[in-house]
Amino acid sequence: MRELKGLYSALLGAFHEDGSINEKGLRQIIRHNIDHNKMDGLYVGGSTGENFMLSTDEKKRIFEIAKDEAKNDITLMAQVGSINLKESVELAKFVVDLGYDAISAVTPFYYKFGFDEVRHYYETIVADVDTRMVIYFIPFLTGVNISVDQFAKLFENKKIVGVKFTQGDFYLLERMRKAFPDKLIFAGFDEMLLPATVLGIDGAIGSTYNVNAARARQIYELTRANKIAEALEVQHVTNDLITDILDNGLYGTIKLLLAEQGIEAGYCREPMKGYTPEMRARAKEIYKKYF
Ligand code: HMN
Repeated sequence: MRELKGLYSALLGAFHEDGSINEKGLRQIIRHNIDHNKMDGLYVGGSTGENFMLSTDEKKRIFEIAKDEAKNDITLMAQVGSINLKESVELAKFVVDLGYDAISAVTPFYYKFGFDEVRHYYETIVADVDTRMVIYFIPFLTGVNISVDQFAKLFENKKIVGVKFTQGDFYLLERMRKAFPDKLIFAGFDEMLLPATVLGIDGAIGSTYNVNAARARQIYELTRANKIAEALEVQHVTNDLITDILDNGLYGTIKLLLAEQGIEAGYCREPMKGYTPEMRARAKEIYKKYF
């Protein structure tokens, strides 16, 4: 079984202006993450992949393209979560058949699901597949909070091996690390990679790693080697970059930065907004400033 620890890019979606999948661009982004960024893994079908705006067939196609392009060059984790539980089950089977190394699922969102429903959701997704599940915990977007005691209940299922922790609560992260030394914890906020690494994460999954992989690797490795002051310098530059990216529109700006490197990362999917001339110009300035 392949090691899941390490740094993952959350794979961007590449779309044509009409919203259809840009396969050529998607393949270029995947190769860039493998050959240039030297990532340990790719997280396919997450928020960064604009997954929640796609049809089941489109999700499947992206999972297929990613596997076909990456082969076994990199660890592949597929985000299959959806509030259509039947779709999640179908996607989990689909990616396991494709040979993905692990699955992940966002907590069910929109309705205020209780913990028993959340638990049932994860149990159902993993029931008929032989794979490892990483819970995707992102309360600021889903409104779903899970306590340490509730995580303990979810982790009773041995197929549930970890959590992608997209939360700025370092007290909770420390409690999780102490309570679950054998579970995998992946940091989800790129701007907090250094403190999360100090607390003993097993890896990180992020959108900005598509363009900022070298700095992320430095932060991760320097922190693990206890060179905190040096790591902090790199985190400062990284956070200046992330602040500029967020100000200009997160996924669109990352795509425009990739375009500066000759990668056809394309457009975002509606209802995300298209590119204005100002946004394109600002992305060029950001590129010059940081790369
Ligand atoms: C995914 O699901 O695609 C990512 O793993 C999500 C990841 O945690 C990113 N979160 C969101 O985009 C909401 C971060 O990389 C985030 O974009 C970055 O830290 C900037 O805030």
